[in-house]
Amino acid sequence: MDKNAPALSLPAEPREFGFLVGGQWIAAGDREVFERSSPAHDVPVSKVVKCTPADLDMAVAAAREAFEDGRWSRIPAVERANVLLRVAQIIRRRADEIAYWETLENGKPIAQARSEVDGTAGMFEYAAGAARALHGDAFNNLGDGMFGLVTREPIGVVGLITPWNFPFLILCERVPYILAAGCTIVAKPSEVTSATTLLLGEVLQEAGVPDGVFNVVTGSGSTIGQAMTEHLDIDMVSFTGSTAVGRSCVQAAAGNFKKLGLELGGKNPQIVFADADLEDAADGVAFGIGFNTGQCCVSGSRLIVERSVAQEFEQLVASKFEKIKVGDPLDPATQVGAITTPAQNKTIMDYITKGREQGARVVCGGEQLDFGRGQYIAPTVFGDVTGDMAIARDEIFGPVLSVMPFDTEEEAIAIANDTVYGLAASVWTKNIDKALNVTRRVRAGRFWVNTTLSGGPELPIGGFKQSGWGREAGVYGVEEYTQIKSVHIEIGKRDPWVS
Ligand code: TXE
Repeated sequence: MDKNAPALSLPAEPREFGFLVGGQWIAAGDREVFERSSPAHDVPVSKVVKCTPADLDMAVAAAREAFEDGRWSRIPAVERANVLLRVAQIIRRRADEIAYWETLENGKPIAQARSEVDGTAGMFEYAAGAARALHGDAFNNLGDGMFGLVTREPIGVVGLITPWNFPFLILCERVPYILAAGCTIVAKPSEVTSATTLLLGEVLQEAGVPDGVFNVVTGSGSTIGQAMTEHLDIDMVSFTGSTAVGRSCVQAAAGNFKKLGLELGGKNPQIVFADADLEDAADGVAFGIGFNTGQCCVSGSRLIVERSVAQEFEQLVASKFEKIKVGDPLDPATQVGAITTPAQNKTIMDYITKGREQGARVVCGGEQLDFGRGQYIAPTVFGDVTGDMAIARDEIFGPVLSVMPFDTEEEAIAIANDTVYGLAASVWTKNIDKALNVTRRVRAGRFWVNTTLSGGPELPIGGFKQSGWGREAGVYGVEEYTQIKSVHIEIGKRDPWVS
């Protein structure tokens, strides 16, 4: 996106969205409506329906019917693939519009939103190939009388609960793979960022996804989300959000023992050795925590740096932070936008206060930025952080970096592993032995060596420890939404049990 393009304008009035069940768009009618204001401008931008549990039942019934009659689950994979390829084309065509709504509701910079939307087209293309490549196994080694097959079948109706930090990207790290597997979906976006999930509903319809295969119900997590995880006719729920709600999903799923995919919180280490390219590493560390205002489950929020370069490196990161362009996310030159919700803004500011109170030193940032409207926080670096401080232990989900020095490689690994989470980690060094050793011993589901936050449709996503269960994306992401059946086939006459 051209950095010099003029800033986009706000909608004259909030756009009203319906919700999608069985191919029909349903308007609010006498249901309550949730009005969302842009967190960067404090202006109402959208209205979505507060669906009821009865609406959810209707959507699940539509998804069930669509699954059972085979209109999607039993057609040849090549036909599913062709539809997914059309989705990619339509996303590219509508990318500006999708990015605009993503920015309005989430507060992220428009250039970033646009690049995320572009990336999602590739996810549909990759999943189209994966749909055709999906296969089972055969056992030709069971003797003359027996042949064995292992087949993969779609798991069924999937409930998809997504958060507000990457409303469209996280959705599209799941939907293409779930559809590739042959499942049907009931999606529930975060109540504050529902627009782009509803737009995806339009895109899928236009691409030829049959009615009932992709349904969207909007509404609150405590009613619709909770009812979804408890629902007895949903076969699997993919939940992305806080570890606390993830825990409640585990309890709620017990009713029908539905399968759960969980992508939860993180407190991700960035380990920097003295032999790293420090300029590169500082840029990466700043990006790792500044990007998306640190509101990423994979944000690198703990800087674990070799003591001999700790002070110099801390300053390098701070100087990068001071150059970041924070501001109106509708301006194409903006790099860091608004904090997405008032609750999240308060959480981050409370952690900054706690950091100060517990004795950490503010190297830069540490305060709210006033642009006359919206909520913004200056990217912040804390030095002198010890492992027992809240800012070292808790997921803050904001642009706040905690710096902790180490003396030996062993110590770096121990600090990195001193967390209940295990979502992601980065290591910066020019020494291949150190890079490999750290990569093997730090317990995290995603690892970056001399880079951070990179990714694409090929490599899977998911966490160790309390960061979650299962994997999304890649072929693993398709397999996750299948279940395995073993088939034993007798060849010739049976050896009789009763003679
Ligand atoms: O998340 P919630 P919140 C973390 C981050 C953040 C904290 C709180 O630390 O500060 O969570 O954010 C739906 N049953 N992450 O409160 O509540 C909800 O409607 C089923 C990390 O916004 O977990 C939304 O669609 N669903 C994370 C989704 O869950 C429920 C991304 C996430 O909301 C529900 C977001 C319930 N009982 C926050 N209650 C990541 N891993 O990227 C809510 N929901």
